[in-house]
Amino acid sequence: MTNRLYVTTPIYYVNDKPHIGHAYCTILADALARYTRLNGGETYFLTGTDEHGQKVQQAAEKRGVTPQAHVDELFSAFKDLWPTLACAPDRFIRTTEPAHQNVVQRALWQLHDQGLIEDRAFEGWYCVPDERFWTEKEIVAGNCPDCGRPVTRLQERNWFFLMSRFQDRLIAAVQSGEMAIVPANRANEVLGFLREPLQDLCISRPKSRLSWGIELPFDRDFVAYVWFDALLNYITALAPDLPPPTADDHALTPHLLASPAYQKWWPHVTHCLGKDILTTHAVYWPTMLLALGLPVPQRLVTTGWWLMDDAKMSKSVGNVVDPLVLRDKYGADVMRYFFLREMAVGQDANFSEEAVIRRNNADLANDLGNLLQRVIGMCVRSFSGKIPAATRAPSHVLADAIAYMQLLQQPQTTREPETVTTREFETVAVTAGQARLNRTLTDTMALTQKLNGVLTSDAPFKTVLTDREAAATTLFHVLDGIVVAARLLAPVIPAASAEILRRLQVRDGTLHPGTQLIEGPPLFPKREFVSGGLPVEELHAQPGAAMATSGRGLQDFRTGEFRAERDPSNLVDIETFARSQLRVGLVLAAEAVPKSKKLLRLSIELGEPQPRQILSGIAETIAPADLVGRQVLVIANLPPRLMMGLESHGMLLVAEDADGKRVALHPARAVPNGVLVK
Ligand code: ME8
Repeated sequence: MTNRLYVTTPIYYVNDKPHIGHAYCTILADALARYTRLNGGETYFLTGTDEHGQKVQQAAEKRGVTPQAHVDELFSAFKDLWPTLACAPDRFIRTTEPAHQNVVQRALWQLHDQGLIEDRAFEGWYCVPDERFWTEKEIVAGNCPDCGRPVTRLQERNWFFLMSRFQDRLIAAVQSGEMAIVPANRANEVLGFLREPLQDLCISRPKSRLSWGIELPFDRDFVAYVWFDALLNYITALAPDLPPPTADDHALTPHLLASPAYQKWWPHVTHCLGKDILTTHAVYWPTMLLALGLPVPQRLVTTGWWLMDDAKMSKSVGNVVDPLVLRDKYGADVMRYFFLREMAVGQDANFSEEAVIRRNNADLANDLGNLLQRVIGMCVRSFSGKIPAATRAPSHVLADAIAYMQLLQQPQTTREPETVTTREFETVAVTAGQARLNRTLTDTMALTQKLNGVLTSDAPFKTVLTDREAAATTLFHVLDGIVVAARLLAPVIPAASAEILRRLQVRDGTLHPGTQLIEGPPLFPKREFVSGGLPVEELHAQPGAAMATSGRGLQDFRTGEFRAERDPSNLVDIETFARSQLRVGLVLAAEAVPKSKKLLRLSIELGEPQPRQILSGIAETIAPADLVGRQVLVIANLPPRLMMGLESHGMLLVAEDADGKRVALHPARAVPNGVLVK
């Protein structure tokens, strides 16, 4: 099979500056492209800006400039950001480009010719900020069901795309996987949506209400609906020389099918998008393509949201984090690693600077950076700074690490050798190919943890005194393992990876014994926690021997990760622990919090005069019915906290299963409500 990837991001509205939600999606797409190239594939990466529509018109009005002046000024805030985050799109598209206008006008004209667009008088509830109509049934107490703001009654003539005709064809495409939607629960969400009859789609806006858009070629009183316009960007990029439509030549499809770029890339398209724009991508877009006689997209990768204190980070709430600030403070590599390691694609994740620092210190500074420092340091002390040669059979622990390193690099899922475990192992090529990059990174970092374990158990800094060849063998293979890790991490931390390969003087992809190693400062300096009284993390401050002898804590037998609870700086004395009051309580009631996908509101009997209200971010994985009537564990002496306007008086204790899904904890048999857990 051809290993090609045409990867796209949503095109971002230029109504404001970029935030980390945008940065995340672009970094994800960039990393997917880089992993494909790492595995020998070819890629084309598209991003850009969505410059028409009401939001942009309103943003321009607010600034007192024309929409054109506004977009010309603001699009570069996006375009110029990406290279500084090590994102390398092949094409940056703007929907105000003439090439794109040609595509949109041709698509409209063709569908009109085919009788798939017709005009109708229409009346409905309209949400101005969201630019969309809602039905009577959909609105909630006079408000938009999506953003909660008031809707207005509007009557107008408009052009409709006969989307409903493609419902069955679309269901078949989703069910058969012709259009894959990942993760799978999002495919189910789309199929659920398609259980109701599909409506036709209003694809025009009268110029009297909105003039900033692409004119309908067959009715000058209208511009195209911004989503109809925006979605077509994904094929504009593949039809570079399309002439403007004329009376004699105004269809899109024949030109597109004849375009070499379209032929080459379209069958391999992956759209990355946030879950808030799933319907537009999984329903509007494929039906538009089907109507044009074109194949549906191959794959939609739907991401979750970055949350701050369990609320979506968004411009309207004003809790956004500026990607530039983050980049300036931590650098592009740390930011990319954090985003891709911390968020399981499809699920929400909480953003905090503490979490960035924790990842930086534990994974990058410690497991990777410190490993490199230690091993180069040992070579400097004992082998004149040269790469030693491996002449001996590896120790058992080293052999295990070597087997793991070979496994990681296999092109396909493969059975693990007995030395590791006996389950099927998904290699980097497989997990990255499936866009499960947090898994790719966990598996790759497990290699660095194994290599640290090898240094601890083989102790070459000691054996070098009695058996130089044994020490040389260990050091060579650990260096070789670092090369593998650097290569496999290159799509995520390109700068650090290149620096590692430079320091190890890798040529033609391999190490050359006898070559002089290059020393340098730590690749990822450790960071101090910003606030909240968290201690400065000095887990393994001493490179070399101190770390090897102090032990790195417990190794998690499932993941191979070292856990830090044995580390002296992480110990908690019993008095401090006893101040956290963990209690058993009975769940009397549980219900979803309106407008929140994550939160459940629980009423818990804790042996107090009144039941407690506790909010918990478990709604996506635990059903209310699974909790009501059962005893659970809670922390009972946390200060009250406001979430979605509701007070939470404690926290439910949960564990996470192998997929990161939350699981409640229950006592093995009933105990009185309110008893302390000790
Ligand atoms: O929707 N966490 O543009 P946009 C993660 N122009 N992702 C987030 C996020 C968050 N907190 N907030 C926003 C548009 N995003 C359209 C797209 S495509 C043909 C047209 C993501 O600038 C959001 O989910 O509002 C979406 O995928 C992307 O940023 C673009 O947002």
